[in-house]
Amino acid sequence: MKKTALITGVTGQDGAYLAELLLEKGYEVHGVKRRSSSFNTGRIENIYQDPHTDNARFHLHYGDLTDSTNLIRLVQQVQPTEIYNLAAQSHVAVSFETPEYTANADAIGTLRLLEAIRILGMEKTCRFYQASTSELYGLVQEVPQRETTPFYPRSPYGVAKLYGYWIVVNYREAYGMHASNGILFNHESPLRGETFVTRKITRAVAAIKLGRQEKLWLGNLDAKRDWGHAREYVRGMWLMLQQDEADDYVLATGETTPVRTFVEWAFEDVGITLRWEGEGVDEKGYCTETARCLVEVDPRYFRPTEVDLLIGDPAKAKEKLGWSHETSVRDLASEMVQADLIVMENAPIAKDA
Ligand code: NDP
Ligand code: GDR
Repeated sequence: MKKTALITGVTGQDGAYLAELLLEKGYEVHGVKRRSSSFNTGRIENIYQDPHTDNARFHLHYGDLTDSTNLIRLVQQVQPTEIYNLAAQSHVAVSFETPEYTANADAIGTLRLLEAIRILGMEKTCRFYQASTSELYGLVQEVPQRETTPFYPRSPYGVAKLYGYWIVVNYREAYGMHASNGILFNHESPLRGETFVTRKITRAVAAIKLGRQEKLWLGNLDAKRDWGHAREYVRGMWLMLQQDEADDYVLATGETTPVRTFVEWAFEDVGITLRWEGEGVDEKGYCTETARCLVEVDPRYFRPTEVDLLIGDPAKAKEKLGWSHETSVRDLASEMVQADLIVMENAPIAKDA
């Protein structure tokens, strides 16, 4: 049977990797992109197909998770066999600034898509993947965190995603839909959004190395995250929808790393050793041997409530899906630094542009 996927959030990090994977697998892929005043399709340029060519299998549609009529029309038009709901206001810190919008897009947006499937009578023909998150765990209740760990979200984003998680479980139980939650721990890549901490670090390190930036301002350096590679995590999403029964799965590496260590590694990759204490270093500045202070803490990046520690247990995904991560967080950091050095070397310097 022909497989047709509809991906919301196709212009994001995960959407780009997932679209590429599904095209490789022979799917017809439809992506939902938002209207923007400038191009927002940079991450999918490599897989773009001219709609005028015969046999194009990758199609883009305008849409928004806050617009029910748009979503119903798209689902009706595309008749997907699989929907991957990756679209979201995905930045935790920003969700404190825009809590209502975050709830609208991330919580009610999920409901809108599920209702579109139900209104169109596609409960038995269309499988559904929900981008749930380790942010559901929030305040530490148990480590490592697994599918049975109680949730205690710590941000408007986490709370909105909590609604998304449970409405998916409810539609699965109430209407027999094949709807699954992937509870994904942080996953990064050279395509990661520039304001998430790993990419912010690797971009700054590349810019500092090339003499284009003085220093890097960060928030909480003591938070610990379980970081994996996004390319591997989208394969896990696909595997969830290939199972006979829908279910919820944690995808994680099982290792955790402080933000501070990721910073050290990134600088190490361009030959700079940072030191966090000693002569010339105060409680705010983190300097090199020559006391050139390259990293400084700015409390503006602290969150009103923080998630201190995330470490996931991917045992269920390994046993039931045969999924496990491959790239270590150390290698991930290096890959991102190398990619940003190339991007930075080729980018015009603002004052020359
Ligand atoms: P990104 O922020 O890179 O991508 C989010 C995507 O959603 C973008 O395509 C964005 O469009 C789109 N989008 C945002 N708001 C809307 C809206 N109202 N209507 C339609 N589209 C919208 O996120 P990731 O790729 O990193 O994450 C994918 C999903 O997985 C998200 O739901 C995120 O919350 C979740 N998640 C991510 C994890 C991670 O570590 N990356 C971990 C766990 C869950 P545009 O490009 O125009 O901004
Ligand atoms: P997170 O990712 O909140 O875990 O959400 P992010 O990279 O934003 O933060 C990770 C940790 O780093 C600390 N931090 C900073 N974060 C940012 N963005 N900028 C800084 O300057 C900075 N300094 C320190 C944060 O306080 C935090 O502890 C990501 C998103 O992809 C979500 O969509 C997803 O659900 C979760 O991962 C799992």
